Amino acid sequence: MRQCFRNFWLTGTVFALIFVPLNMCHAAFPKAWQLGFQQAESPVMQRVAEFHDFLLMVTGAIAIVVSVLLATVLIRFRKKRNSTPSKTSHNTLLEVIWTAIPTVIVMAILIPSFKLLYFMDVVPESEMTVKIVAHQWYWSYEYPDHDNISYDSYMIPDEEIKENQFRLLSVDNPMVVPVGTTIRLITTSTDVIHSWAVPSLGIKKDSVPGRLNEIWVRIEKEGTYYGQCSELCGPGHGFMPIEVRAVSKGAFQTWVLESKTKLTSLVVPNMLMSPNDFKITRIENAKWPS
Ligand SMILES: [Cu+2]
Repeated sequence: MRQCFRNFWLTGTVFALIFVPLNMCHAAFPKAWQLGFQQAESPVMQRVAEFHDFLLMVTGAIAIVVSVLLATVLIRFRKKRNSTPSKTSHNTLLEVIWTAIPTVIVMAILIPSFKLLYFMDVVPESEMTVKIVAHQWYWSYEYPDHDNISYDSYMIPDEEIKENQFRLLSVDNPMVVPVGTTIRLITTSTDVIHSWAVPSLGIKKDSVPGRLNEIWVRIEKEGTYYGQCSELCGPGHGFMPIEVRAVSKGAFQTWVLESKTKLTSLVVPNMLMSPNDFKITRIENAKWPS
């Protein structure tokens, strides 16, 4: 048994040594061959990552304990070594233990899980609101606390991608927010269900027509955070990325003042999207079963 415990802690340490450094070097966009989450950049995502690591340890420990038990049974009680098997059919203590231990494990997972759910769900006192409206296939951002600035956000087409932009992730007009500010995000849709999702901020919220969903975010580090629509919403689903630009409070105020005058030109979309713009394989003259 002592050996078993030593194996468990050894494996846990190896897991931590391999996975923790990999988890630390992620930026706010997906990378080729990425393993694990992107770097957590919001209080919600930090807790999600911590909970994930905790669950990984729990499930890892369970897998190891079960494997060791199975191997012990297979080796020690094989027919060759144990030709007359025991006829024992009940053992009260053992039955209590194998009922109690899983219950304790489930409770140990359930309590932090509910805590995290409520932490994500209840919007703390927020300093400003941004309204996110989904369309087939682009996003609109509205700032009701900042003179109702509103504009559309379209993906940069492949042929217009510049050096520091990312294909299928960069947009013409990103959502701009100040750092160190608790922001209430409300989202809805004008057509079908979309989902506003930015992995590094721990957000994935459905944008549902006729309904207003609410989430919150607080970003401490200036930077650009990328995401994508995460609900299948039609042929342009993969072409409505999300770009969040977190800037200093001063830069945000300047952006607000400038946008008030400039937005008329900004809102003109640089890309008109219709299903015909995408390479879609259509089934012509298909006969559907009645
Ligand atoms: Cu969508």
